[in-house]
This record gives sequence, structure tokens and C-alpha cells, in this order.
Amino acid sequence: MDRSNAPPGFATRAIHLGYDPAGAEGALTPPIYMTSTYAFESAEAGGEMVAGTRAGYVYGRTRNPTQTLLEQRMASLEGTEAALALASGMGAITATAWSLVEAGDRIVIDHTLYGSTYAFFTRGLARFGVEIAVADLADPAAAASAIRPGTRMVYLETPANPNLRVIDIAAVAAPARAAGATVVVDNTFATPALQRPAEHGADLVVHSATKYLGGHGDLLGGIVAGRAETIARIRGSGLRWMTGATLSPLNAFLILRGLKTLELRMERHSATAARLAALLAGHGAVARVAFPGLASGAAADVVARQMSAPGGLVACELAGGLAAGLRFMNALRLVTRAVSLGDAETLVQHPASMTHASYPPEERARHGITDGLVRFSVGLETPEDILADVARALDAAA
Ligand code: 4LM
Repeated sequence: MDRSNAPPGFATRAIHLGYDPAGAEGALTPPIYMTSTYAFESAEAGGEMVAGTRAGYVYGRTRNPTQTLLEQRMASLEGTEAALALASGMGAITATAWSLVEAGDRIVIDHTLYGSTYAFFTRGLARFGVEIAVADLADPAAAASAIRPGTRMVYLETPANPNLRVIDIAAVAAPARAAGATVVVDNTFATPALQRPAEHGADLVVHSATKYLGGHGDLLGGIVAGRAETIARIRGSGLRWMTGATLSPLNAFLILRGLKTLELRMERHSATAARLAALLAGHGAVARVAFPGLASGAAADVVARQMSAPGGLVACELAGGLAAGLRFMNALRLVTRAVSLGDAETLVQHPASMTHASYPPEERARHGITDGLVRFSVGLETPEDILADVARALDAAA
């Protein structure tokens, strides 16, 4: 195969983009710049760098060379002009909103979001004179009527946490563009290896890098990617003087290490998750399974258009409801009871009492985040061992 004129592929960019060992004593892996500040070659040069008329690093809260490499790679993988690395997913989401929204603005959010994100919009930003409209953005008609002229921002996750609803990004982006609203898509569950929201009309893509991007359950981090001018604004205000949510250089290095295997890991997570979803769907103790790979009707068309594989999250509800779900979780031996996702270890958690406990119970019920729902993050262990543990625990809980 002659690829001499082809642009480098996803995995090649995830491993090589932006780094030449020749510039770092031949070191194969990029150095970690553990520094809080930078020496100015002269007083005048320092003043010019602070003023932005001369390129260079000034202070570690807003820029660091290890972060810069991570930001370049994430921008390339998401297909955006620029990206910004932050201390956590919540750091990325809050720095973005604080930078782009002001009192009097209207934000439309999807009704199914990670619990702390939902709390930030409905109980945090709402205290500062921002109108928060909660809508079902999976329904294009509901999206079009909620996103009216004057809407500043539209915020969604797809697949959504925890019940894996999928949202047609292009169907939301069309009315948002007409209204002049910025579309922000949380791509944590799919990652750019499986879905690139900017290709479907999203203006900004946010991530909890704590999850699949890092991939090993050993750090917290966040990313926001989009147009260079918008990212510069979020760096210059949301990160610099509104949150100070700076990613440490060590964590930037660890996320760069995680990115090298992202495509490979997402293939394995997706393949094992598909096998787990099939096992659950065929088991008498299970009432309902949510998994993008099992979507039907219009949702299946959205998955086919937007995602190259279904991802590693699976949710289910046991026929015996909440009590059976808790019995099932306690009967697991290999699968670990823990919140978070995207790690090598298979994790299981109970959204109503854990990741989505910050939703008022009646809103959880209205939005289909049921008390009996159990969420798996399927890991990288030998697939047969994961399936055997789940099958045995289902039999024990039935
Ligand atoms: C969890 N999630 O679900 P930091 N966006 C999405 C998320 O799932 C999360 C965040 C942002 C879980 C954490 C306990 C779609 C987090 C927030 O945790 O701030 O990096 O990301 O289990």
C-alpha cells in the first residue's frame, strides 16, 4: 500500500504529532517540563510576552510545553484548530461556560448529563442570572423549539451518561447555527477514536480526560477543543482568572501516553462491551439493556452516521429492580464497584445513588435515569472472564 502522499492516520498522529526526538536529546518520549515559571531573556522580552506581542511561555497556570503537545494532539484527533488542557473534566466544562456566557443569556442543555455537569448548569450558573432551559435534544423537534434566537449555548453529551441515549449532533447544530448559539458536545464516552463531533457541526468538544484519554484510572484531566480564537478566550479568562483549573505537566505526560493506545483500546472496549450487551439482553434476570450497538430505529441511524464503534459503556436494568441491581453488584468478584469509566479495569456503579445523586429524584425519574439502572464501564481484561463474572452474579441475584 502506497501511503507516501496520504496524511498520517489517527493512531500515527496520536503517537507522533508535534514531537521530534531530535529537539530533546533524542529522547523517544517527550520530556515533562515540571516548572511553574519561565526565565525571561530580558525585562523587555518578559513585558512583551505578557502583552502577547512576543511568543513564549510566561507562567504555568496557562501554558506549559508538555500541555502544549497534548493540546496539539487533541486538536488534531478531534479535527479542530486548537485545544486546551485543564485539571479535570469539570474544569474544562466550567472554564468554557464562564468564558462564553454572561448574565441574561439563555443556555439549552440536554436533560441527561453527568450529575455534576447537570448540577453546575441548573444549580451553579443559574444563580448568576443565566437562564437554563432543559430539553430532550434527542428529539429534533424539541431541540428546534428549545433553541430559539438569543440562545447563547447548547450543551449535550452523546452517548449520554448514564443511560447511553444518542443525540444527532447535526440535527442540533442546524437550529443552533440559525440562532447564533455555540454547540458544546461532551465526547467523553466515545472519544475522537469513535466520534468527532466537530465533523457534525459542534463548535466545541469537551472531555473528561480522566476517562478513556488517560485510560488507566490514575489521573484527572480535561480538554476543550474548537476554533483557535475561542480556545484562546477560554485560556485567557476561564482558565487564567476564573477557575485556575490547570492540568499538571505530569498528568499531561500521562494523558499523552494514554493517547498512544487510544484507538486500540477503544476497539477492544467496544468489542467486549458488545459481547456483554448481548449476554445481558439474553438473560432472563435483565429487563432492559442500553448500548449504542443495540440501538434501533432512528437512534440506530444516528449511531451509524456518527460513531465508528459503540464504545465501552453498557447500562441495564434488572427485572427485580433496585433490590436485584444492588444484589447483583454485590455478587460481582472480578468487576469492581466504582464510579468513573474508561479504565483497564471493568467497573460497575449505580447512577441513582452515585454519579447522578446530584439530580433531584423527580428529575431523574422524568429523564429515564431509573433507580434500577446499573452502569458498566467494560475494561480490557480477558473478555471471557468479564462475561463469566457477570453471568454468575446475574444468576446469584435473580
Ligand atoms: C462518572 N464522570 O460518570 P471529571 N463529562 C462526563 C463525565 O462522565 C464526567 C465528567 C464530564 C464520572 C465521574 C465519577 C461525560 C465524569 C467530569 O471527573 O471532572 O474529570 O469529569 O463516573
